[in-house]
Amino acid sequence: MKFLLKGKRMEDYKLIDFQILGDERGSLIAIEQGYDVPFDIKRVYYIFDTKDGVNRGFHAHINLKQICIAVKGSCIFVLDDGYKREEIKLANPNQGLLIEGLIWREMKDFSPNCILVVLASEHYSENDYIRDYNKFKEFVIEKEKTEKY
Ligand code: T46
Repeated sequence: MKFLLKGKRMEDYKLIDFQILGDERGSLIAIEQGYDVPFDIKRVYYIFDTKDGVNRGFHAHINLKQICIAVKGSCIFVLDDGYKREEIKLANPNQGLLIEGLIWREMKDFSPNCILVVLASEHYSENDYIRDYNKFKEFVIEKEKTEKY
């Protein structure tokens, strides 16, 4: 597992390379909890058939950890730690975007064939979502205060 990118805080988000176990028949990737995924996987969901020009996300999570993989096609993640924004293009089935921290995310530029698979650390709960950007900034400031002490 190779970490390529860092957020403002080390643990916020990282791009992970998965090993391709290919042979003459084609390619295979195995993702194993504990080795490639640093959390217990409680939920898997996937986003597909995204309509042209549609942007998704526009929220942060309080506790949820996720790994997002474009197993087919591509899309762009906009990641915001409350201070700066970074765009990461997911376009390879052997790369996963691990998001662990308090990060506002938006997804855009989905290719028509994009299938985005997400491995998640928790069951679905609307209570874990921060869907208001100003509230997100308040959470960031609060988190920083508690991290200082
Ligand atoms: C995230 C990004 C990357 C469920 O009922 N169960 C689920 O597990 C999920 C993920 C969603 N839903 C419902 C809630 C909404 O009525 O499906 C609908 C679409 O969900 P949402 O608008 O939250 O989808 P996105 O694409 O904006 O965000 C999703 C995830 O929700 C989110 O956790 O980080 O993908």
